Amino acid sequence: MPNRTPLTRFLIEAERAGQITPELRLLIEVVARACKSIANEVRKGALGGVLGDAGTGNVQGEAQKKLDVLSNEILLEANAWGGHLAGIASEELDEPHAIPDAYPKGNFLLLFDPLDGSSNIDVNVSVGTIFSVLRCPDGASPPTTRDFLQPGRTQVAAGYTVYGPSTVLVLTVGFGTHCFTLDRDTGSFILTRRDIRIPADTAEYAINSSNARHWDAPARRYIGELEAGSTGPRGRDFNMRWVASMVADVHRIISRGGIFLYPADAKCRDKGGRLRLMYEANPMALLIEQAGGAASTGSQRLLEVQPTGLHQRVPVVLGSKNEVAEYERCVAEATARRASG
Ligand code: AFP
Repeated sequence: MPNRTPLTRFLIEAERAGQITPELRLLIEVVARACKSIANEVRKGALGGVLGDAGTGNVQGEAQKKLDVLSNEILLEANAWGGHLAGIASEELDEPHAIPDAYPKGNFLLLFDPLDGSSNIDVNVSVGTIFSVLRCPDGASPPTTRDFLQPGRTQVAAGYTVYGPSTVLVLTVGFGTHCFTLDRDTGSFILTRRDIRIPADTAEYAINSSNARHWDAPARRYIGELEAGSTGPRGRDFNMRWVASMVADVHRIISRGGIFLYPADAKCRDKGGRLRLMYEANPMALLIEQAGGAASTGSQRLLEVQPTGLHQRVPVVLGSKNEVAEYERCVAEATARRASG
């Protein structure tokens, strides 16, 4: 058997190195186990009676898919009794979820999008779970919404599981970004890439181009230059990918580089953007930065954004650091032009 490092061993070694506490190790293992359960449900597809709408809506005003609701329930149940959490926040819940009185409380806050990309479920395109871990402020029992509103740089762990041709968990505890592939024969996540490094340059970008007419000047300029390719100022050709599952698009970037953009535009500006800060942008930003990439709102490092609401949305540009810098340059020059009148 080749040298295979299961997630459990990786986490025990991280604990021995002083990178995580036993409580955080337990938390990550519980979340990983819940993701395996979600993967099993996703894989059933039409045969599992889990496709289609649940007939309910969430705080985002979006119709919930049956798998949205089921994934949320799996994560809530798995994390209720372990004693490692003080509270939970979910894309699918208006307010923070308190750990039931019957169970001991821990020192961490867990936030998640239980099933990201759910509009892709019924057409068999990759979806995923995104999670973020924060420390619970001392004495916050039960934690209130305000206790969750910490900038992304304070995360102690972040990760996602993408349910694709293979089930892959990508994790950081602040010491690099690492990739684990589910071995269905043993039920273990096996380390398949340690210390991932995202190339600083890329020829691949991801954006929903159907929104082009709503974009602000910086996005129009930046994307226009990529579309012009070798005939334009960039002097080389680019390729475009858009899965419309952030987890799938980010995993491609984690795997081979690229830039992902969901800028605020005329369509979503009043909401602050399209993607949620606390349980989409922040965990992805930490994973990307830990892999040597960059993550920005276009004018600010994403991990520095001070949250004002549990479900607030934010503009997101992340991936290969030299391309993120190019986009930020377009924003800065547009800002300077406006300032100079
Ligand atoms: P759903 O979970 O509603 O499918 O939204 C997915 C998502 O939050 C993110 O995963 C995608 O990158 C983005 O929305 C896709 O947005 P568009 O549907 O506007 O392309």
